[in-house]
Order: sequence, then C-alpha cells, then structure tokens
Amino acid sequence: MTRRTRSATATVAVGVSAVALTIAACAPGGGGDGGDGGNGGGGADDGVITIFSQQGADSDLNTNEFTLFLEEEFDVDLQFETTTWDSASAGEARQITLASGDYPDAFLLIPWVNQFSQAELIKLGDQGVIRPLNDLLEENAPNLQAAWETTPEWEALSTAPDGNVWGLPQWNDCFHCTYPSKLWMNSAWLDAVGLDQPTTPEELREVLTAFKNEDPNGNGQADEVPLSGTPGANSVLPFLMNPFVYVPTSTINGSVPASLALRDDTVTLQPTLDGWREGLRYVSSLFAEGLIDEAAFTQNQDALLALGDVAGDPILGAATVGHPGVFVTVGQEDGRDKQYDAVPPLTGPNGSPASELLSSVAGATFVITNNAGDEEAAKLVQIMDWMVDFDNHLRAEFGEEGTAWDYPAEGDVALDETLEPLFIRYRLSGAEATQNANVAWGPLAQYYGSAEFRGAQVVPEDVYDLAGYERRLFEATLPYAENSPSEAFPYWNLWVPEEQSADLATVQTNVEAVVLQASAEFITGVRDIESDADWQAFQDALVANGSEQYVQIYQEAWDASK
Ligand SMILES: [Ca+2]
Ligand SMILES: [Ca+2]
Repeated sequence: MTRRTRSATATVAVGVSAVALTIAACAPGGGGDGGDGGNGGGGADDGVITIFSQQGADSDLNTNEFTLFLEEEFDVDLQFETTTWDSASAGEARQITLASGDYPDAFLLIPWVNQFSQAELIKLGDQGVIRPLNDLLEENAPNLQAAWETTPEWEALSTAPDGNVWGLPQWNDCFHCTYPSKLWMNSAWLDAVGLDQPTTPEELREVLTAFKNEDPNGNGQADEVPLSGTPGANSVLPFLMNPFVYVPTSTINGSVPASLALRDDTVTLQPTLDGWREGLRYVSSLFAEGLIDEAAFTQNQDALLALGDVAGDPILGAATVGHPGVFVTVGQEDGRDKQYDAVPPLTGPNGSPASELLSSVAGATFVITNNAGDEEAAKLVQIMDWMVDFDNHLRAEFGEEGTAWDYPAEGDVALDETLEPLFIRYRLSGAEATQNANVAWGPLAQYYGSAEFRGAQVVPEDVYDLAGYERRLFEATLPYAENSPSEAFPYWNLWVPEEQSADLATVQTNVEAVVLQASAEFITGVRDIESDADWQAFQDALVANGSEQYVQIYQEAWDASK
C-alpha cells in the first residue's frame, strides 16, 4: 500500500467556486493545499478540493469518517457538493453543474446512479473541461498501474481510442452480473410434477405445461403462472431464444445495443436472421399455449415482485431474471424464495449460449476538471490510487477492520472456492448499522473490484441462507459461464466518435424500440410469425428506423478498435 503525505505550507485561498447546487459546509480537518505554481492546463490550487458526488440518505460525505481520515492522511481539505442516489435527478444535477461553468475540481460518482458516458468524456475532453489523467496516473498511481498490469481490461475500458484517459471507470468484476439473463425455476414444483430441470426448448415446454395443468402448488386451483418476466433487463427473450439465435441482454430504453452481435468481425443485427424468427416462433407457441404470463411484456419490476410475493400459496413457476430477489422477497417467513433454482442454458439448433455482458460500466465515475490546480489534481489521483490497494479498499468501501469487516478465521470458505479467503464482511443491523452509516464511502469506493477481490470474500456455505445468497448466485452462474457465447459484441470497449454520437443515440433508441415492440407483438399474436408479409414489415421497419446506419457506426467503431 502507498501512503503519501505532503509537507506543504498551507496557503488558504479565497474565491472557492460557488456551485449552483447544494453546497455543504466545509469539513473540519485538513490543512489546505498550497499552490506550487505551474498550473499547466489546470486551474488554481486554491486550498480546497471540491468534489461533486452522490450521497445516500443516511450519509453526509463532508462529515463521513472516511472523508476525515483522507483529509488527515493526505493533508487536504475535501469539500463535497452532493446530489442524491436517484438516477434521474443525479444526472440532471450533474448536467446543471457542468453547464454552469462553475463546476468543482472533480466528480466522484456511482455507476448505477449516474456517471459520464464515453461520448461525454470525449466532448468534455475536447472542450478542455476535464483533464487527461495519463501523466497524473503515471506519476501518482502505482497501485493503479499494478492493477492495470493484472487486469488490462480495466485499462482498455479507461482509455479512449486516441490514448487519452479522460476519467476512471470503476472496475467491478461481478461474476453473476456477467450472465444476467437466467431462468429461475421452482424446484418444489418440479418435484410435485415429477420432472427434472429442462435442458431443451421442448423439455421446457413440457415443464411449463405441467406447471399450468397439474396444480404444483397443491391448492386445488388452476392459479399457477408458469413463467413471467418484464420487458428489458428481465425479458424472457434471451433465455428462451438463445437455443435458436444469440440474444444479448437488453434494457427497456435502448441504452445498450442489445440486438447486435459480432460474427467473424462483422457486426450483425440479430433480428434480421432466420434464427430470430425461429426463436420468436418457439416463444409465441409457448404463449399461445398459455405458458407465459401476458404481463411479462408490459409489467414493471414492482409488479413482477408482487406476483412472486403474492399472499397465500406461491403461484409463480419461473422467471427470467438475474437473481431471485427480483421476483420474490428473499428471506421471507414461508421460505418460498428458497424453492427457486437457476436452470442452465437450454440447448437447441444454435447450441446453448448464455447472454454475456461486461459488469463494469463503460465511461467514467471519476474525472478531474480544469478547475483543479496541478497540486490538487495530483492529490486527487493519489487518493484514488490509495483506494485501489486491497486493504485500503476494505477500509474505504466498508469501514473499520473488526467492525465492518475482518480477516478470515480458520475454516472460512471464500465465495470462489478456488481462491484463498481474504476477508469477511459483517452485515450490520439495528443500532450498530446506524452508528456505522457514515464511516465509509460504500459504492463510491469500489474502484478495483477484481474477480479476486469479490471472489475472495468469505460467504457461508448454505446457499439458501440469506447470508449465503451471494454464493447461491455464484454457483448458479457456473453453468452459464461454461456457455460463454462466441458472438457477444463488446460494445463497452468501443468509443464512437463525437460527431456520430448524436446520430447513433437516435438510431439505436429507435431500432431497439422497434425490436422490443415487434418481438413482443409476434409473441402475443398481434403480428403473425407465420406471415411472410408481417415478417417483411418488421424488417422494413428496422431499415426505416436507421438499422443500416446503426450497424455501420458500430462496425466502424469496431474496425477502428482493432
Ligand atoms: Ca480547488
Ligand atoms: Ca394451484
């Protein structure tokens, strides 16, 4: 681990930038940051490092114990300007701050709240609003350099095509998140109907038919919903159609190019393939037989959870989601959540690919602006680098050793059993949780969540116990990872040029919307999958909405990345 303190004379400056949004009081401690002249491309070292960030309801970053620790450790004065964890308002607040021109020295964000996109990084970099980090990282970030040696994918994700590092994304190698389109099926119901987990599309039909007709919940009523999901991330399409054609995991708003695959260096719009029609033909036949919940194509996640949690006997047989907690409250009294197990990918004419994506988010959660002086920029990078170190990461994300986490005891088993256990995280509750709500940076500090870091945590061996939930997800993912697809399109590593980014956003949104809607309509019978005219109308709609430009922009970006 690297500890650096600078013995600088404090020169407290006035004229701290007044930012449009909430300005919390300056945190105590820290001696200020002396200017050392030679500001280069940056602003002035004014003695206060201002940071725009996102803050949870129970925490105050300006009084957070980890903030105070860093101020002491690095002899700095950190002053946070905060927005909330609500994605929409956090995104808006970030844009308002940037547009005001009076933005802070740095932004420190959470990927699942709101962060900089690749297109934004290129634009703000070209405008000089954010500073390239390359030299700063070389001079101040030995832990990060070492991490990039071990995990070159993180460096690749951080580096624009021209070689500039405009910001840092968090590296979060979440094994189970990498294969999010899983089928979770009620094993108690399989026992009730005397069937094994299905391995092919037709075996799945047999199971769902038995769920529908054979009263597996045993209440004498035909109240079972064999299979459900939601549009977008919990869509039934990837799991059901992968045996026919590779289907990536999608989002409901077209924020990822979920209809694209890569075959022999050629970007392919999967819905143009015969396999897509074959897949839809299969899914529509399940639907026609009453085996898929009609609401799966319209409902939101809350409605799916209400279905799984319904009072009385469980009525949901299976759902296509990342983990059971999406459709059933985990740890509830009747233990129904323990009945659901993941079904490995089905095998069909297209093999048995599992939909795969990168669990880290492309773009950046950390940038330094041109308001930061050189000394401030160096300090910021040193702080980031400090958190990359393994032990420091534990302190930064969770809190103090002995309270929030500890080193393993004899007999503890790591989540990934092939690894040595390295730490155990304590889940605090009640008064202890309240006391520890403001001691660490939590999701702001997850810079190097390598597969080893995540896999080396101690997790109980009972996968159906709430404390063993993470292991349940890990084990469920193994058969999916064994079916890593050859066709996954690594769009996360592609930086589309600024001049194309607006066009791309339009055609991607429109084409993905056509795919989402038309696919649902073919399944539910609004369109006839057997009708060549209906199929052609779908293909024509893709072209009319810019599918050729959509594919071309990504093809060029792919070619440029090689
Ligand atoms: Ca400053
Ligand atoms: Ca029943």
